[in-house]
Amino acid sequence: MRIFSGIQPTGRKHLGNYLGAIRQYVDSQERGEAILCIVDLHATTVAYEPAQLRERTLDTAAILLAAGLEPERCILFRQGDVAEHTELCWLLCSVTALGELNRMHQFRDKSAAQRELVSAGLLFYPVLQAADVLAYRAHEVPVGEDQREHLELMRDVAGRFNARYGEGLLVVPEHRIPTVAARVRDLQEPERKMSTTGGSEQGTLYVLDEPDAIERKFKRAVTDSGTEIVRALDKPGVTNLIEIAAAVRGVAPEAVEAELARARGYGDLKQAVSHAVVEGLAPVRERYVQLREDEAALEATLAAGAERARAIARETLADVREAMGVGPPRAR
Ligand code: AQP
Repeated sequence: MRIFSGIQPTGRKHLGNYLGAIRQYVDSQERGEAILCIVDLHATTVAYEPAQLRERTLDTAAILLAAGLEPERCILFRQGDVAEHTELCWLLCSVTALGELNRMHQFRDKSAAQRELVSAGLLFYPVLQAADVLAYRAHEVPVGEDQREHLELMRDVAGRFNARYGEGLLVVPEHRIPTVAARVRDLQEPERKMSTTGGSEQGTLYVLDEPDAIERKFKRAVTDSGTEIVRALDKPGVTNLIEIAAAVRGVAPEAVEAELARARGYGDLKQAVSHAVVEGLAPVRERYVQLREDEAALEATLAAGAERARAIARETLADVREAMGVGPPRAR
């Protein structure tokens, strides 16, 4: 099975990215042929600082490696190094409905937040995302819950492409969304997801936060009325903390609830989740510091990954161009 996913090199990676996506990437190395991409081109769809983009890309590469990606067991590369992604994006536009792009929640939320320019890139974000995955004919895409809508669009685009240009040309991928912590919530506003662009410093827990910052953020986390430590629809704050503790430790949320059944209140829950997260992230932070220092090694890893990725994507693009009648006929 081939597994593909991408992550933006925007900002600092947070606990939502880690539990919803990065940990799944690491597991995918056990389950199949894992291809992971740092999507720098996607990061240019909103206002950004060009001088920071390469830095952020290396930060993200170092976090992924620190979390457990091994270049010998996966393909890790930078999107902008493999031009096939942008070419396929354009070709997929022929079977993408403008109305569908307009309806995407991410586009609606992010376009409303742009102060100067709502770029066409923001609208076409899901088409480039579809191209990322379809270029590798991946079977599965590990993502957090917030990407479900884009994955549905991608499946529609792939199905429409095959119906128009030839059955079996592209693989229609399945999403893989974790059962626990698929949508980690902001610690200060648990009604919304933890997010790179939308949240506050206090509400966002970063993978590289020091233990005292982690403890402080959990101590101040917003909880709900009542005292019972159980997951419930009217307890988004408590539910979030239980799910985080369970996901970080790799146990069921029911186990966390059972352990805390005799707790004195939410203070005990906050202490338990804080302890679990400090323990869980410490090895990642330590490895990150070592890996991030060696920029040449990080660049070399990404370049080697891009070469392997290109070899796969090139084949797909040759089939797609042939089927679409683009360019000269394929040499036999
Ligand atoms: N809160 C979350 N809970 C679970 N999974 C999450 N993901 C993002 N937020 C949560 C998953 O992380 C992966 C990478 O997302 P990205 O490439 O969009 O990176 P980002 O821009 O840093 O993530 P954000 O926080 O989602 O940015 P905003 O909110 O600014 O758009 C994806 O698989 C995503 O599902």
